[in-house]
Amino acid sequence: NTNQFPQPKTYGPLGSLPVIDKDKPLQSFGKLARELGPIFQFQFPGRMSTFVSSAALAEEICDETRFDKKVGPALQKVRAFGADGLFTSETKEKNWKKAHNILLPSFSQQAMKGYHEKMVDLAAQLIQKWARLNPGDEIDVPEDMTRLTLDTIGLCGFDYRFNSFYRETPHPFVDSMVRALDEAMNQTQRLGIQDKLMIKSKKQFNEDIDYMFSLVDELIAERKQNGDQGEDDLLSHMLKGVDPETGEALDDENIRYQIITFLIAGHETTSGLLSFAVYYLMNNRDKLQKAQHEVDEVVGDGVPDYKQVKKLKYVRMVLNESLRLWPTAPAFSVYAKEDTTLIGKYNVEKDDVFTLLIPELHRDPSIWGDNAEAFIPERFEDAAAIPYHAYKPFGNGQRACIGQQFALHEATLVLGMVLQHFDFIDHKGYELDVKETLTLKPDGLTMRVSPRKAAM
Ligand code: MNH
Repeated sequence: NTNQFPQPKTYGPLGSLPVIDKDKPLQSFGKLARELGPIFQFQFPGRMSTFVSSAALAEEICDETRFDKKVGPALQKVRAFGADGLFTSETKEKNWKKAHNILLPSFSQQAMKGYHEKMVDLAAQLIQKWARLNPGDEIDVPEDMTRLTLDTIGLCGFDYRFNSFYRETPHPFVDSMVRALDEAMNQTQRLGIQDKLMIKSKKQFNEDIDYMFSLVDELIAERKQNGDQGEDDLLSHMLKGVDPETGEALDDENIRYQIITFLIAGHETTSGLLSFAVYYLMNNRDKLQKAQHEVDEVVGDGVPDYKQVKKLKYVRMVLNESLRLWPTAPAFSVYAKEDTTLIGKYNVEKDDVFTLLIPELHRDPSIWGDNAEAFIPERFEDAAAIPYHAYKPFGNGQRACIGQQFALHEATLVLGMVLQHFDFIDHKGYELDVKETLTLKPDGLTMRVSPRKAAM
């Protein structure tokens, strides 16, 4: 089943690695998709990957009767610290379904009402920080958005304050997490022998993991010791929750992996989304004004309550459109459960793996037209009109993002409050440069702000 699809040039044991930018693999694969078509193969050293990127092919691989999430090489590396947490477990592992059942209610729309005030607490810290800047001061947008989203998941997740707005440099947990994620990604790209020689990075990797485990284990132990003080956060749900299917609760070790998973999954993706949204609004004054007008109408001068956030339809459309152009978790993989075919013409064998390139899917001209590159939030005016498999920023089916409502409620609240208080100034004529880690963000995006009204 090799050689069925187009493939770029190979270079002996390196496979096609020399044709990609190793700092921007995803964007390189996107370019290849535009050259080679909506399905192509890529030879990594020792393994072949198949990438798909059209809506027609996405619809096929999103059929859960025939395909299931693949925990591919990169996620295998992340398993060193995510283990059988929701994001890095196989669907077949016992703890996936169990944790899914126990945690689903904690991410329902209803649950968002409980997190709303905590989200406001951190959003207000961001607004106050920006309001106190001098007119010439520069904001590092992704940095401040990361402070915000990390602190939000910390507070809503387990009542812990990272206090990132009171620190010049990231909390040590963040250093460890970012370094460990970076090392996991690097390990995936190294050749076997090369990787064995990286003794120092390996040692650092193990130290970072030990540190993350110890911090999280302490939080769990502390909570258990103090007993139930009426906390209403993810940790309390994990400690109290029982799987209706099996009658079982999560064990402490698995709770550790879930917390680490939420910290990883819950902060880089949402901060990237907010950063891209700021970038696009800064470059589209008419859309910026339209969004500000909506916030003025819906919220006025006060702090948005839960219901008002739900009414910020245009702000939500801005976020949807930002996630269309730059889905911050830009790819996912599936394997075939049985032999099958794709769009009636490609043979697929059991266990064949396909990786969906979401930014390319989101530019499929058969769905999005010839102006797919243009930022037009109005595309989401009638969300029901968008074909279900043409827009996948949160993944698919039962393995889709459990944190979607959380991310969108938080991002709508924060962007709403930022728009309520500030105009954005592109003082450097920023040119978009998308940085890749496990997620995407606009690298080096800075701006100045000017206050719109007396800040809080
Ligand atoms: Mn999230 C899975 C995107 C925010 C927790 N998330 C996924 C997947 C995508 C995704 C895509 C599917 C990956 C795969 O199939 O391999 N997530 C996002 C984006 C944002 C986001 C674009 C923000 C914007 N995610 C969040 C937040 C949390 C979270 C916030 C937690 C608070 N996500 C998860 C978890 C999974 C996941 C947990 C794994 C779910 C499962 O497989 O059961």
